[in-house]
Amino acid sequence: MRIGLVAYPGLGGSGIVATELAERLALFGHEVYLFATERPFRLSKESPVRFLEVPLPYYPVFPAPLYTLSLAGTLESEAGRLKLDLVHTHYAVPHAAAAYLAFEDRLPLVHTLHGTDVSLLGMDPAFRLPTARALQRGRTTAVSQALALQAEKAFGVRPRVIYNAVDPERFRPRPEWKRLYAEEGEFLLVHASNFRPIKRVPDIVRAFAKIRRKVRARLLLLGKGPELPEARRVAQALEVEPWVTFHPPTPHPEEVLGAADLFLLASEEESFGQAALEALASGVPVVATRVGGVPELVGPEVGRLVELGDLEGLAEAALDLLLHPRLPEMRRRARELALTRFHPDRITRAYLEVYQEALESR
Ligand code: GMT
Repeated sequence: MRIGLVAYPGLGGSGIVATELAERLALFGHEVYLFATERPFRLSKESPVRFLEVPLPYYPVFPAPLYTLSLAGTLESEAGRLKLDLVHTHYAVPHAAAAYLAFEDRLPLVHTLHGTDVSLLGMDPAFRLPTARALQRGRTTAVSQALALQAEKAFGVRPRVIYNAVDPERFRPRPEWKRLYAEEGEFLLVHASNFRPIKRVPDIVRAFAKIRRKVRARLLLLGKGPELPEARRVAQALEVEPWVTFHPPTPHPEEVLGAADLFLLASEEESFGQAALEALASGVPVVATRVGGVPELVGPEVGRLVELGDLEGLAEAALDLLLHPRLPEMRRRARELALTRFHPDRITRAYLEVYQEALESR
């Protein structure tokens, strides 16, 4: 098949999911094109996937660059030139509407919903109706049951649930690397995100201060974003700054995750939690807030769930796991989960089934 994927190129999980799916589809022998405004963060130089830039032309007459229109125009002209069989968009706003504008019913369209495209932007009256119309005319998938339910209410569609995948070759335990990030005898706790307010990174620092009162530990915060200064301020105020490492975003988060003892996630909303899955694949148990699709991923055999904002509970759960005699068993189960339920081959086949249905229904 000749497949065009559309994604946001930045540090967000939806762009990562789209990039990794594109690479796996190419590995399966398909011809894959990735449309984005810049080269996606995780798309390697050697990748067989071809990156196609969506330009953002600026004309002073417009109040802002017209991304939606530019994407629609680029998709339409490139799909003809490349003879694409199908277009698959990731993150519905505005990608679903742009693809619909480009093709209406002339090409099979598949749309994957990721999170705030439903819960936040999907609720905005400015976006909801055109997005719903586009989604209803194509095939829709969602990255968790929780998100699929939300999408049904917001857009009147019944998405098929296809969980995100993780590459177990890349994300694997790397305990020997721990000495790069922590002192001898310290537990290494890791959080990775785009530091948006929704991720509640300062809460992680607050919970860490409680953990640090009981055991020798270090917190590594991987990523960057608007809440970085606040997280730093809280670390200073709680006098744990010497044990908090701020690590800039890296195209190789596997090197850090594989070295961790525990992964922390305190988000107020999370349709899936890609970083938590990457931690599990790395053999790292997860303590996370019980929100959105996280419980579909983090069961009691691989971690603990706590209520949103319960920092005492977060700290207690983390201590419980770190000091638990079954920790090695949990690490093994976490890895096993990633190797089975979330293996990229399995997930890619699920998408291929949806593609096939979309092609056959024409
Ligand atoms: O909706 C967002 O916050 C952005 C989006 C992204 O592009 O990173 O994140 C969502 O998609 C990820 C990949 O499917 C999921 O792992 C995240 O849980 C989800 N974020 C939210 O639901 C807040």
